[in-house]
Amino acid sequence: MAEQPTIQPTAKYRSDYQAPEFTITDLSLEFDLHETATRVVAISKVEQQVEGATSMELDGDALTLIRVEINGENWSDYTEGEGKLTVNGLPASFDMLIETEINPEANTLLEGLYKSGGAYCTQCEAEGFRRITYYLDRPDVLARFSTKVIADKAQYPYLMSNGNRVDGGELDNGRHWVQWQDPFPKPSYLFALVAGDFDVLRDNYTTVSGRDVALEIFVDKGNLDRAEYAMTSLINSMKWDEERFGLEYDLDIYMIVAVDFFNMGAMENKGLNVFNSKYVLANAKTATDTDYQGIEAVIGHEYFHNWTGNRVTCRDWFQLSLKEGLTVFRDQEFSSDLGSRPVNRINNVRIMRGPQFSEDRGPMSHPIRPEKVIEMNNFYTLTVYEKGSEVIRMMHTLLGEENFQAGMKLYFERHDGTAATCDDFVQAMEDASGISLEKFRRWYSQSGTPVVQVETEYLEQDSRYRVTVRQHTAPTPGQAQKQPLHIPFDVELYDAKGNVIPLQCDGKSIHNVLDVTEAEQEFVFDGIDQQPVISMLREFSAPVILEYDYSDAELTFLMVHARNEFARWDAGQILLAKYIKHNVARSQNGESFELPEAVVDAFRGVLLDEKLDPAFIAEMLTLPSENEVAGWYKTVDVDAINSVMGELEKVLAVTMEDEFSAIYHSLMQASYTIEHEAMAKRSLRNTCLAYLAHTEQGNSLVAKQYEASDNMTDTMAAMAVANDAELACRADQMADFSDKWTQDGLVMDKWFILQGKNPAENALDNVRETMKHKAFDLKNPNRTRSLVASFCGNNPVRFHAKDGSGYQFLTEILTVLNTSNPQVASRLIEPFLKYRQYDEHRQGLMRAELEKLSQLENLAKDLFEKVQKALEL
Ligand code: B3K
Ligand code: ZN
Repeated sequence: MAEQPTIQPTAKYRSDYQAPEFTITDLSLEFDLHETATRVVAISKVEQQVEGATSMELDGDALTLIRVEINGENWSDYTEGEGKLTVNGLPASFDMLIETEINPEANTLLEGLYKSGGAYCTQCEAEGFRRITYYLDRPDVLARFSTKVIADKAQYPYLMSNGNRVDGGELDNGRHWVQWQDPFPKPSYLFALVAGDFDVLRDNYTTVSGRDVALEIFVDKGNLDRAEYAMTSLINSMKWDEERFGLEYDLDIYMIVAVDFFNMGAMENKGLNVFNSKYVLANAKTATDTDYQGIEAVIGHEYFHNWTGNRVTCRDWFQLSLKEGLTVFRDQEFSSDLGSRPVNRINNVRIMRGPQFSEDRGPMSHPIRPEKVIEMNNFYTLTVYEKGSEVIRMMHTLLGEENFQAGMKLYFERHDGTAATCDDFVQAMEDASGISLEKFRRWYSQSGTPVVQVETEYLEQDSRYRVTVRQHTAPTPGQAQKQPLHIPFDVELYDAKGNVIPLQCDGKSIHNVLDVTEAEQEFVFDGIDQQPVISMLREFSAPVILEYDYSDAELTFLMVHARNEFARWDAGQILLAKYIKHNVARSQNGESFELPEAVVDAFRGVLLDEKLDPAFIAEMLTLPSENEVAGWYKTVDVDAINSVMGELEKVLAVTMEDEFSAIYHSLMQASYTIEHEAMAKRSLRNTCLAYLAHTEQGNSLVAKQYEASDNMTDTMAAMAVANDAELACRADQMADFSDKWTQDGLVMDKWFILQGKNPAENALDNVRETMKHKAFDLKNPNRTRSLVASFCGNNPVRFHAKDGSGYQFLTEILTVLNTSNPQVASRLIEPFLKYRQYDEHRQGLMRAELEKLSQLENLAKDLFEKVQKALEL
């Protein structure tokens, strides 16, 4: 394929940044849409930025060039090749016309202009605009776009692009056109075009200053009854951003289009978001509570980008976290302000401690602001997004809400309408608050997860308590030396009754967030007249691994007495981790599983505590995933971990069966609503069900719930536990569900996920068989991720089968996707990158697969970068 590199891909470095020699101030686009031959005419107003520059290098990929004109004259002084069009002999200021032809129907990469079902849509971030026309496809070139879209009227009654609709009309041959104008200068990655036939949900919003905004959500015909929650979430987002951040929407219209073929979650194109239908479509019958929460978060996230990303964009792609880390922070705060803050925090922290820490340990480990990139799409990572958000959160912790908001205000005053850097952001925070962030900046350049080791000593005679904190970050690929970081370390001390002991040093009271900035530091608190219990890293105040030798008694104490819920949950997690590790070691020595009664009792106490939010209780009782547990080991023993986690679940289930059962029945609800309280109850009820599945009543209870359920949350909860616990009712449920939903790919994804996670010995055969299912399509990223990624990423025992069959399967899939959709391939390869964490036999097998992949003809840049890093580490 033309778009695959034939020569070794080269890397770009952050330190090589150079401002462009020319810029484009205005761009007028005209699209004449045809399935296999769409014509694009792009007229740019170009201004020289560096005196004497006469050649302009434009980016392009998979384009057929038709003509070039400069100031209305045919221009032949150009060369075309290797993804560039170099136009020579240019004046200082000119109009440039470029006409290209593209083939949307053949575009399986889903980048640039492509067809999703019957509709045309685009995805341009990071570098997809160059697949539409030759352009300065870089985020620091900001132009005012005006876009004319022409297409067949019957097939494509809706023609959309960025900004406001300014004109439209009819043409011959049943075609029509619409003209769009976006008054805000933007980089090409924020361009969007959609053409199709949809059902539209309309509403409107009046901003705080009185601007009327039309809100439109476009969905496939017949799906109108699934768009309401997205609309509610959009309105909530607009309101929240005004109230919490003082930020208002700036166009007359906000459009969201849901498409079925999409490489990621959604895209924040100015005024015209394109969404994976997974993050728009929901009703009680088709979506789970978790789906609803995902919709709220992603609708919020894309909306919040309008200021953090669009109004102020990134100077270059190394600065991606400038918009992503900040916008994730904003969407997390949005979800926390509207829903349960502790539950949101717990779930975000699970992502950090599981997959993000794992990324930090692997060959792709990079700082939140990477230094070297081969394929930009490979850097839309948990590190840039989630750790990026943690870095913003740490600044928020250090500065406080008021100073942080002052920093935001200054950031917008300085950079609105421009392309900025991460340094610009930190500078604004520093200047607005007067708080030094000098050492703090290292979080942007240092990769890996710091380990914070703590020792404490109670000095009874002088009523002091000494806390010694040491930090250390292990070397990561390309970064052997690490520096100490500025870690906001949130601590609290409790007396034996659970009262908070105020912190003071030398008689002066001090803030509970300690500034840890050195490799080793000592904090001595005075006025402590009894041995305290310490709670540390409260709220996960920094993305680090805490090491401290807690006793069981201290942990069970904190599970009850810690003042904030997050700290109580965390104490529970540490306690579980102790006994998981203990039993993995026992299992490896052929010894049986054991768990002290006091540990079970601590969890029983939580389960029975009526004062607690049921959603929080559910989190307390949710065990860490096998993947997270795997991350605690240098060499992972998948079988031992799997068996210990199974035993742990069973022991808790059997010893607390009566309590689980009583609570399960008491939480029955008469009807389904998506209020927080109702969701919370379902969450705890279904957690109880997951445990009860491992008791004698399991099969009948789960079968009954499936049959009685009138909503997808309870249906899926029953199916998931039937799958996990391999209950007899599983087969009937799976067959029934597939009969019912075969026509609906999005709903079938839930079923595909279960097939992928199926613990049965013949799971891989089932997965292969499932690929023949009518609803499956390897070309659809959602389907592929549901089945293949869940098998390879979330079914460790079967994927890591000793005969290597799981590995061969992944290579087969990657080989196909390498040509059809390398971005999806590049996400799926992740389990291979961790091969060094397994025993020698498995390491050898996985390495052999990576080597096979490295030999592929036309290996896409996306896979090349990861395979190369994995092999060279
Ligand atoms: N900015 C997009 C992600 C683009 C990914 C390109 N491979 C969605 C988001 O983060 O909001
Ligand atoms: Zn984003």
